Amino acid sequence: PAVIGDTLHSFINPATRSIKLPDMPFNIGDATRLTIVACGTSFYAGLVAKHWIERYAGLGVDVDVASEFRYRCPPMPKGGIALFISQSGETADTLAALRYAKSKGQKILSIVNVPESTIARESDVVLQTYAGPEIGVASTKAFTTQLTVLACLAVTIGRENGSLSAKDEAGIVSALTELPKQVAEILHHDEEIRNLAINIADARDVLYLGRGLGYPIALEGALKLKEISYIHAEGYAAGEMKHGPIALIDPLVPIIVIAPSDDLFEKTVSNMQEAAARGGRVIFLSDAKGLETIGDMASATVEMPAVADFASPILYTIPVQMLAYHVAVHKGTDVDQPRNLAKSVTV
Ligand code: F1P
Repeated sequence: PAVIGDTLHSFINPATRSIKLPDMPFNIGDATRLTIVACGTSFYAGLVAKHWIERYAGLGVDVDVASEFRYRCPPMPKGGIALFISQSGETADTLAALRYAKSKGQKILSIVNVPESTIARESDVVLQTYAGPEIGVASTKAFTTQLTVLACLAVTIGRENGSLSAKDEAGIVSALTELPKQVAEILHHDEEIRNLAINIADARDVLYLGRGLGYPIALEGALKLKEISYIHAEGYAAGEMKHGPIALIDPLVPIIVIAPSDDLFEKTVSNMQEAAARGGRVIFLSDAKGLETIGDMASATVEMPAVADFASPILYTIPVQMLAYHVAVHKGTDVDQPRNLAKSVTV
């Protein structure tokens, strides 16, 4: 809650309750296209941003992992802005991608947690996350603060290009300012999430499903579990299940479903039912309204606070991070220093 609050405080003007990013040497509302490039967890933050910026600012967004982007040498649009997201600001692939985009005439934005980093120094505009030191290798509060900054960026682009009304901006700002309190509320579910974690700690494979803004959170939940507990996990867009992954489901496979009661809820529920019908052990994350709708269809549930659609990915990240944490602690793996991982991948 604290770092999300700190990050919001630096971008929201408390008097006007509007979002104010640092001055930029170009008008972001004039961007013809946005290209977002990042690695790992930061890439998933980019996927959330694509959804926000396309939906609320009407601007087309391409998102790619830096390790592919840099070798593909893609053409870059005239009048385009390229955004690089990196907790450390030193990730080699992301830096190489930045230099490529710059050589192709893109304006360079970055979101980093370390303002002295190389990526920050080589950017035209730096938006800082206020995650504080990330002690553990796996990104956690870096991710939620990246999302917080990206939410502010999406609103700013929408306002500047005329896609987002002042009323809609006010609604989003109030949803964002609720977040620290709501995150604190979820932390009170610690014991319940620990018990769920103990139940899945023996699994060989775990699936995460989500739709819309929940899809990147499914990917991130699976990555966090892999990184710190070494359990094989995959995140899928829930609607993709029937195109292959459903063959994996049996009673030994826990399926974590991210399902705020938004306009995609019913479709997510029908995917959950398909999984449950094949014996999958469904853990369903939703708000009171969503949980009432599904009755006892899931093996287990976590009740989330009701949240505005826009802010849901930030909130739903917390239980999936907690779940991974408790599985790792239960298995006795080193949560802060997982095997084979480095805090910043500089080669
Ligand atoms: C990217 C990243 C992290 C991951 C691990 C290795 O780092 O893939 O997402 O958790 O720490 O590096 P960064 O570019 O965001 O610093």
